[in-house]
Amino acid sequence: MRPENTASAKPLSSEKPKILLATRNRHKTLEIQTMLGEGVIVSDVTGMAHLPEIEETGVTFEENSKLKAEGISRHVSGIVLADDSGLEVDALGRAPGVYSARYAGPGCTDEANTALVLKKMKGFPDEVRSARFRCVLAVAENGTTLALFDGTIEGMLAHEVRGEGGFGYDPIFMPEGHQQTFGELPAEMKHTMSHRSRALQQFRKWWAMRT
Ligand code: ITT
Repeated sequence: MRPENTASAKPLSSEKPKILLATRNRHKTLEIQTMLGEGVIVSDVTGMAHLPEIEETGVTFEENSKLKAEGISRHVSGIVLADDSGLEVDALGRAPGVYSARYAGPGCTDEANTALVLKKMKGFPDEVRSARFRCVLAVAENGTTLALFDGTIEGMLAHEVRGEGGFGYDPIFMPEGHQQTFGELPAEMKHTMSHRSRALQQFRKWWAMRT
């Protein structure tokens, strides 16, 4: 049998494996491409008008991640990876949580979300500013979830916006063991410890076993 007729999922050596992300958040795509490296081609659903907008009706990161991965995988061939993530602030009852992208209202900016968290936390001393980023990655194929991976980074909220790097809540989040925010720390540093990188490490292992 000729090699291309075998059922092996291994790409031919000259082909780079491809991963489609069920996201329209270019920051997530960039981070995931950077962390997976140049050996993998990462793309997302931005500009793919034939693919549906998936409504995030879940109340957990797991539910929303599955909704996105399964919803997009029904319309494409191959595996789809979805990322549902957000910031949990203990003093706010773990808000904004799954509502992180729309905390200040539908279609709001990262700056508006960040400002709202800081406003709600105004006057709270360091002892009660604990927070964490969480990320759940879901892999799906043909509308079925194959695996879920969870990553968390604990930290503390800064008292003001600091730094230009990253996106979302990065300029107000100091990861544990650091006095600088993810907005101030170099991106490479964020990628060694972030919620997304921790979930992605598990995905890499799963993917390596599969191919
Ligand atoms: P998709 O659903 O299209 O993937 P989204 O931005 O709406 O894009 P989520 O519903 O998962 O994605 O919301 C995640 C929000 O949480 C994101 O918009 C940021 O505000 C915040 N967030 C997630 N990861 C972050 C990170 O690494 N740094 C800073 N903020 C982050």
